[in-house]
Amino acid sequence: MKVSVALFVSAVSAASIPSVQQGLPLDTFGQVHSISIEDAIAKIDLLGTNFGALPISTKAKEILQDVFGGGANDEKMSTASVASTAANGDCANPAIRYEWDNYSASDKQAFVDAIQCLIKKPASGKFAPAKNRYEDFVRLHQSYSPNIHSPSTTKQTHKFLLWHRYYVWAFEQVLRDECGFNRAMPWWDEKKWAGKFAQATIFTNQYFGNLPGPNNGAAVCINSGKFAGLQLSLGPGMATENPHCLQRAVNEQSTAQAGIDSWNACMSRTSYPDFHSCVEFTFHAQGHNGVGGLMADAIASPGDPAFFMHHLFVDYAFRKWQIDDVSRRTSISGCADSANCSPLTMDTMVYIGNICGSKCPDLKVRDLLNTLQGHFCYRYDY
Ligand SMILES: [Cu+2]
Repeated sequence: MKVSVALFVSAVSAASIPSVQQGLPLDTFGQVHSISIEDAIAKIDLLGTNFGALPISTKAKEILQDVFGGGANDEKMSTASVASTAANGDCANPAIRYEWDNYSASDKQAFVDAIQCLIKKPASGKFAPAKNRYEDFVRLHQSYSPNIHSPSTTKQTHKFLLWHRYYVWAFEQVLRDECGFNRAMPWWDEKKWAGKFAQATIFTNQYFGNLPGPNNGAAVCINSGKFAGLQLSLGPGMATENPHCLQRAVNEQSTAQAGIDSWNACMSRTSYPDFHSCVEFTFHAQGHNGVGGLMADAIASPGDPAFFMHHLFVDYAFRKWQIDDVSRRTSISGCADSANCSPLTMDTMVYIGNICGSKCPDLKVRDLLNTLQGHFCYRYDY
């Protein structure tokens, strides 16, 4: 006797957002706080240190010779060196985040497919009024925004790098656990596209869609790529229940500021708060402003999936800087909050709203500082 098996598919689907085909005026999005690298070098005295006066740091591999011995770069370690690295307390089998152009075609496809899958999943309900699981992340960022970004160069919180490190990691876990993404995320080497983001290999029909310039002072709805026609309900700013399209407005003058000069200026900074300020206000800000539209919005920018590529670059920069000196992975300083500058310590809590369930407890700085120890086990391909 044959038994017919009925497959019951859950009828739950993501709440729909009314379709909007018009981009919003550019000034709707505000500006991510930023200073140009020229300003930084010429006159901005972030935390009392002039960018231009700083010595250039010793190259990572030279220092690694002392830290790990034998000149081994821990970002490129061979299988043979894993055991000795593990003896340092590092995890033995880290996930490797490859640069986009070194990531295979099937990895790229799996990555954008998994993001698409999140967009189609219902919201968890814990981040109301998010309309889908992807918007849960937008809502988390939106509601935590005041505590995780510096309002100005004189009022800073140095949680920005740590919080966003945890945030993109949490995104990766949710892609894995809820959308079957069984690999590590890529990262995006933004500095090689400075001044020409619109030509970058992430902004294509197959992947993140194109990067148009503004049209009559407004951003432009994205109708190409995996996220063509994407509609969002959160943002700009703190707005909710505000249907709008995924929109961009490239500004290559801004993207030109996200290049090697900013990179070198930041990498030459020796204290965590100085490095942090440099990153937040130079290439981090200019990458946001450069993509434009939703990405230029400091609060709701995760609505553009390109946000994650940008912040993977920021985390790569943080990790790269940390390789230069072991103390950068074992100590912290700066301000925990921008209002009173209570000190940021190894025991300061970093809150993530349980976005990936039991994998996302609120954690202390000490658990988030090293990508190969504590809560994490990942590294970059170089
Ligand atoms: Cu942010």
